[in-house]
Amino acid sequence: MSDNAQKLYYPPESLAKNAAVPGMEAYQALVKQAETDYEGYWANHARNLLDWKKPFTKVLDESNAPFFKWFDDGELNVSYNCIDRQVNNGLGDKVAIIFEADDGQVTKVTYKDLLSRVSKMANALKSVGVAKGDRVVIYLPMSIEGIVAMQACARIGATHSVVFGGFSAQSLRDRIESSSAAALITSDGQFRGGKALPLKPIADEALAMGGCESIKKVLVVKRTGTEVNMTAGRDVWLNDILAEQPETCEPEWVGAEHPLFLLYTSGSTGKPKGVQHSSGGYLLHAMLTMQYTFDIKPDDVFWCTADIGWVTGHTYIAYGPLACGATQVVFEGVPTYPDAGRFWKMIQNHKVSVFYTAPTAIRSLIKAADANEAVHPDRYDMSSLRILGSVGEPINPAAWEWYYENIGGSRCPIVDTFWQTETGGHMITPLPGATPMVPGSCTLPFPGIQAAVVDETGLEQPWGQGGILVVKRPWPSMIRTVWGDPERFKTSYYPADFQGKYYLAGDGAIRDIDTGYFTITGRIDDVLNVSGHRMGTMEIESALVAHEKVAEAAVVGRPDDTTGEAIVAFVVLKGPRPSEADAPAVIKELSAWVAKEIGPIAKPKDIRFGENLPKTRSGKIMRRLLRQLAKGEEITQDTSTLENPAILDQLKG
Ligand code: 6R9
Repeated sequence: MSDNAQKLYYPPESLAKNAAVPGMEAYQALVKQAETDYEGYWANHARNLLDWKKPFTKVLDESNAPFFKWFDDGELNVSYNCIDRQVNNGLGDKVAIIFEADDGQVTKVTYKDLLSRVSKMANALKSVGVAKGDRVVIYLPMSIEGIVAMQACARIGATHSVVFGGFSAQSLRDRIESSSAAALITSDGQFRGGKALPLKPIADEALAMGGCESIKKVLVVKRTGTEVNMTAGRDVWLNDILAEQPETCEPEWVGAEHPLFLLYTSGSTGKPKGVQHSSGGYLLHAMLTMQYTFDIKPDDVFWCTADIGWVTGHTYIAYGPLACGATQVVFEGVPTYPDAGRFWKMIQNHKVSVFYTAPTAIRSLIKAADANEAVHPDRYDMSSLRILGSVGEPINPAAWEWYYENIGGSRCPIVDTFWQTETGGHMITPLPGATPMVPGSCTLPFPGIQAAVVDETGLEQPWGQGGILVVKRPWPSMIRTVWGDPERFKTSYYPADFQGKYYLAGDGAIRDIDTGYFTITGRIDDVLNVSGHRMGTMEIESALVAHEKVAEAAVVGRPDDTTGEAIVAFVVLKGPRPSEADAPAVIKELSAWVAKEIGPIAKPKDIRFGENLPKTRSGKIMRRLLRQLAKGEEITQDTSTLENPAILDQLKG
């Protein structure tokens, strides 16, 4: 053991005994199985976990690498696997969804109800001309309808593309154009924190921008009751057409590789990428991770607090829990309304047993609990909890320990799940009945996932030495391509640096010298992680320079206690640098502009003005310097190559 060996937290024996993976020997046995017969390992799971209309005979097809195919000649339907088979197996009356609205109202949906709601929605989509292979953009709040809409697309073989309800008209327009979607499903508005916020008006604005001509129908859910414009011939109230639909809808059987969904995510360059996922391989990993990582059992009440606009809300709300026949909580609101005890109260009220949230939420709730004893978790009965999860960004050890002690009562393992939009499901994570945990480490690869840390040439690094995180073999739930841009898929994820052999995650990692545990050290590209949301610095820069007053902009991240990273923008205006008195108004204007161009999540926390940006004599922006300035660090490095060292003072902030 090295001197800095960390304290290990062990899974409680009672949990380990009955867990799907009951201990490290069981984990190692699975890893071994996958190593000795990689295809056999995945094929077995695929046969055991999924219901196939037509069984597959091929497992992995690598003939057109890196465009890998899994279970290609098999046929299935994802919605059938999530809903019909539960009903067929006697779970019709089991509660699938406990929906809690922003105002606290609770609605329960059984699997039988869900089947009829999804079938009606599927029929409604067909009635307005949506067919297998079409794309459908879903711009909805957290709602039963959101999940039903996703499932309905899957049922008829349409490919959904969910756009987070916090995104702007511009972002929505870009995603509609890129996917050339046939229909848009939205709502009049959404409730968040006691306020009714608009959605349909934003959708109208997006559709009016041009580039959205592919959209033939807009289906509108009534949620807030706010009055909205309805364009005749194009816009339809969903409630009206749902009422006319038959309650059954034969699932459309599709090939395993049929695209289940696109989800746009930020990269280091250009516009967001449409990550394309498959049907069979994706659902397999959604289910397997529900079983191994969350140890989901028939009596569990699962709650993932993500939004369906992100991948976590796809895999661990819309698909994984349903495919396992679980009962899950779905929450419309925000963790701080009516007060910061909301999550704990909901855990108590719904007897949640598996709780999955993001470090940024935990950190802000720690602050709130410290400030106000009335919302401290010790005021609530959370004895129903048995497993906790974390996702979206690294969890700092202090937040991990607070989560462990105050929420989990020092008895619930925390699964710190590392994964990405592109990976479809968990990649590196503790298993709750097996893996001894270390706060801040996502520990070991999920059985069957061959993760490694390499140098720039692809050479595996010794433990204790940091490097680049890669995955050495294709896995069933991986991204299939970037929608409409296969070349970008190749260069982003299978770069020539590794001879196209390894999947490049885009994160740095280091393995512990004693345990081999992985710790993610952060993105190695120009992607920021703000409150667990991925943002490309380029995207924010493009938004800023699109403003009429801005000549140039550079965006960097700086560590932030609550949001993980915060956005700092360095801006050069076309006119003179604003005086101290004028700056606040310009900052406000630019912030509002970014919110409008991308969405409020992309607003810079700090905007600073200079007459120029620090550049080398060849004109390159020195981002490393900007990162130091953003953090408020003294510039110690040699700035003699700078063309204009004086402007550093202006940008100090
Ligand atoms: C699921 C999701 C992916 C990026 C990823 C990494 C960061 C996610 C993490 C984590 C450390 C964890 N990330 N989980 N970093 N520990 N447990 O978040 O997908 O939105 O695509 O973000 O998030 O940097 O590359 P996505």
